[in-house]
Amino acid sequence: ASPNIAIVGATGAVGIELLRCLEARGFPLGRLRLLASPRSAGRTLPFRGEELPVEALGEESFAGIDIALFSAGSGVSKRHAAAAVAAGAVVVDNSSAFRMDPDVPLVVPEVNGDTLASHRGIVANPNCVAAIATVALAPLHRAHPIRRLTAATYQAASGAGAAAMEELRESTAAYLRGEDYAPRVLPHPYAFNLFSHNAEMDPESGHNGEELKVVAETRRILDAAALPIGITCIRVPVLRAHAMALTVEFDAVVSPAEARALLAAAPGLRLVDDLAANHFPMPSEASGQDDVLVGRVRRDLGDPSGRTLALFVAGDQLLKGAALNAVQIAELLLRR
Ligand code: A2P
Ligand code: 11C
Repeated sequence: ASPNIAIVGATGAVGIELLRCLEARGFPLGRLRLLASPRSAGRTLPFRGEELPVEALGEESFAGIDIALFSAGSGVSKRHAAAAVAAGAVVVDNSSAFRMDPDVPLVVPEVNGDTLASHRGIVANPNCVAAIATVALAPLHRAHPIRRLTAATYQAASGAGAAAMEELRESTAAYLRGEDYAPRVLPHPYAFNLFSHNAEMDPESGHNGEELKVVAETRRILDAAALPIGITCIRVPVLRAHAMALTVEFDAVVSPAEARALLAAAPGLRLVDDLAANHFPMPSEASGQDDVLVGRVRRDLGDPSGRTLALFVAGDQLLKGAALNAVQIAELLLRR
């Protein structure tokens, strides 16, 4: 029989994309249960030509559910994932609640889908930067182990949720009208601006929580526990695709041509690397795409040894960075 699925956080930016991914991929479905906060109870959301009711998440929400896709923040996951597992569901959790738990596999299907088998009821869906970066890094790392990584990110509003996307639209419109706009969701003016990622700062390391998550999760997904990673995460006024500049040092000289060939042949990636046309990965072209875009593959001039390459990557934060990866995990669960 087809599985019964629940979406926790169905009304959120990622929740809506989960519905779209299930629909677009023809996911085999028994029942589909949409859950959110009590604020949304009584709303409906469109799915396969019908309007499905949204229910308030509660104690009884998971009876008969086979797979529960959680995307309502780590507080909700910590409070409710155990109940879903106890009711017999496998939880695919998009929050950071369990990502570093050794009993919970952290899965990007193209990269480490084999680790899914070790789950004990919960599978973690990675941070969006970690998911998008590892899709591009894994094919290179498999051919030539990565010795060091430096990343600078350009992160979209969607990573901070639907309300932040709305703030970007509203504050941009206000700016163009010449009006003041007091930020409500993000800590700084967003229109025609960019700022250090809004995650909480760790004073000891001088890094914010987003940067620390990306470092820890990238190491875990690539199975490279000691990989040195330097990172700066920046919020930019883009709606839904993250971009990143990656500087990748290998243990041997790797030519840009070889790297391009590895990237072009890898699943989940599209090479966009047209020097003549100055056409490289852009958030506008990554938005709404399942594939992560990768290009600007070149020798890093900062390392005369030839062992370091520079790349530019863009991926849809709501798709490969969240909903699509979760649905791909669910598809792998069904195949097993
Ligand atoms: P709601 O729309 O009812 O607030 P986003 O990341 O776009 O901000 O979305 C967050 C999602 O998590 C929304 O679907 C939101 O529902 C849901 N959510 C937030 N708090 C809770 C909660 N306490 N219980 C269940 N769902 C929640
Ligand atoms: C952002 N990546 O763009 C963050 C949001 O680890 O799931 C998601 C944080 C996470 O702000």
